[in-house]
Amino acid sequence: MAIERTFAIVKPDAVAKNAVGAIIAAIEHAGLRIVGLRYLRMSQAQAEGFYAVHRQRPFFRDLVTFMTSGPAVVMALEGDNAILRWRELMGPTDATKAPAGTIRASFGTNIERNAVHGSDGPDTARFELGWFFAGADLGLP
Ligand code: 3AN
Repeated sequence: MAIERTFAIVKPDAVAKNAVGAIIAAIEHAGLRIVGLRYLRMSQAQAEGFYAVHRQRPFFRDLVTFMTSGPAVVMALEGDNAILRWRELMGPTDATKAPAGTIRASFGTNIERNAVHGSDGPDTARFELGWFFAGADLGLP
């Protein structure tokens, strides 16, 4: 299986719940390796650019307001099949529909306040990692 890198966010709702440690523990327990990590509060421009694909969606404004409402943790994760594995660990977008044991079931509230983000494919992962880790040495061979 291919070693991949993916992009993860612990969103402001989960940071506010003191869930950063639990989420990082779940990531490491699943065998994914954290190869980049930043604690930040997104600017309006950072959030709008990051979610540019959703610009025309009705929830875009609320999403940007939520994502800039407090600090978040952004991470680069690495491992076999990391993109899909991180999405399985997160659970579906709507936290109210997430199966028990997933991070969104444990720490999310609804479809917007869903605790975590993960890239949905290799192209998205490349864009999202670049958005927050451009120029960073992610410690890879
Ligand atoms: P995911 O993060 O599961 O890949 P996307 O990319 O479809 O989901 O949506 C990006 C973010 O936009 C979600 N994480 C969620 O916070 C928000 N979102 C998606 N759909 C809705 C919706 N119908 N109403 C409110 N917020 C939404």
